[in-house]
This record gives sequence, C-alpha cells and structure tokens, in this order.
Amino acid sequence: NLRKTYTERAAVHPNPCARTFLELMERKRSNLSVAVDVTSKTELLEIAGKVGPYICLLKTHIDIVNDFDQDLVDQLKALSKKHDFMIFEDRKFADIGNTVKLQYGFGIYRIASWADITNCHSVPGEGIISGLKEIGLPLNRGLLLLAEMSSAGSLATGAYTAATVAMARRHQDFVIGFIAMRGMDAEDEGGDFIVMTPGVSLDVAGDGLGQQYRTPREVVVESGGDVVIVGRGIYGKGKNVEEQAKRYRDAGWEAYLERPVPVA
Ligand code: UP6
Repeated sequence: NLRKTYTERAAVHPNPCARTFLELMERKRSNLSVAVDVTSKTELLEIAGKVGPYICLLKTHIDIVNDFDQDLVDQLKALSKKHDFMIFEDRKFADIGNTVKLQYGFGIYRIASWADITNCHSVPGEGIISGLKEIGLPLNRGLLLLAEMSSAGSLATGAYTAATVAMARRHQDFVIGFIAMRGMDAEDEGGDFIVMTPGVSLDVAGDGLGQQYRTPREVVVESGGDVVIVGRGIYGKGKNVEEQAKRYRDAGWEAYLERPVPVA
C-alpha cells in the first residue's frame, strides 16, 4: 500500500467508503485531517469553515461541544459538501456490541446519521465491530480500529496491535483502516487499510499530558501512515488557522509525494 498512489488504491478497493475517501484525497491533494477539539458550536463551525479548503477529513469529538444541536450537524454537513471533505467522529467506542450499537445510532448525537467514519477500540473483542456494523454498513459508513495510540505508555502494542489488524481483515466490508503510528503493511497480507495518524506537529514534541508529536514527514515517509491528524498545531493559541492548515496540508502532501515509488 505504501508504494501505490491513493488513486491506484481507490481503483481496486472493494469498500465504497474507503474508495470515496481515497478518491477525495487525490482530487483535493490533501491527506490532512484536522482534529477540531473545541467546546463551542460557533468555534467548531468557524474552524471547520477555515480549514475546509485544505482538508480531506474533519475529525470531531462531538460530546465536548457545550451547545450541541441538530443545527450544528446540519451546518457541518453543509460545510463538508461545500469544501469537499468527509467527517470522522472520533468516538473511540469501547463496549460490547449491543451497547455500541445503541451509542452509535441513538441518543442525542445519533453519530451514524452524520459521521462518514467513526472508530473503536478492539479491547472488547470482535463483537464491537459486528454491533457497529449493523448500524453503519447499511449507511455506507466506515470504521477505523485503534491499533496503536500516540500517547506515552499506550498499552496498544505488540500482540494487541497484531490481533487488531487480524480482526480488521475479517471485516473488510466495514473496517476501512486504523488509527496507528505506522503503516500496518507487515500485518495486512491482503486487504488495503487506510492508516490515520494523530500526534502530529511541526513545532512541538509533546503537550505535558502524554501526547507525543512527530512531523508529517516522520509519519508518512518514515513510518508509512496515510493521513496526518493535526489538532492544536492548527488552531492553538495565537495561531492563524488558515495559514497553519495550508502549512500542514502542504507538509502532508509533500510527504505523500516523497514516499517510495514502485520499483517494477
Ligand atoms: N488522538 C490522539 N492519539 C491517539 C488517538 N486519538 O491524539 O492515539 C486524537 C485526540 C485528539 C487528536 O483525541 O482529538 O487526536 C490530537 O490532537 P492534538 O493534535 O491537538 O494533540
């Protein structure tokens, strides 16, 4: 996967959600996802509007928004149409299949009704995927599994990561990729998974709360990630959001173009 272009991967990808996303990245020349972790609707919409032209994917934590309402969802969807990006609710589901099904489809947020992509931990076992799939598959949604995490001391390593990749391989109709710190090529004999990597900054190494940052080049060229996820590096204190979004978009895309090309 590392050596193929997004377009080449899209052309043969069996999963419609993955295909749509890979095509979007190439069309927009962006492998940047912005993690908009702010607590007001106004701020969320303002940042989404500013980064919209530069991103392939808007990542939300919808449960941190104080004044969440259906209008926020409607406006986010309108922005995603206007600027051509997809929406990823970073819900990190972690319960039994029946419970996550309810959390995904119901409640105040009704995540499945608007988020193209969501994610879950593999710690409960495969039932979590089956539960989410019952809601998401008929809607053409995609799921990412957390195979690794960016935070210091993460327990998602080694055998846990390998078992997570094996789980994904058994659910390729719904699982489109991973949250991981590197390409999962070694483990994914057969199947094409999109690796999205958080913990990305061009300026700082950490946040004092366990987050660990690497550059887009380290993530994409050296480690084989596909999508760089950037949060505070773009909208943190004193930052010009548009300037930073453009800067990270350029850095991510340059890294993608620099990746090794096929020999044969
Ligand atoms: N995130 C990580 N590391 C992971 C998984 N997810 O940082 O292993 C998410 C966080 C946050 C974003 O929940 O929304 O990615 C990173 O934001 P930052 O760039 O501001 O640190």
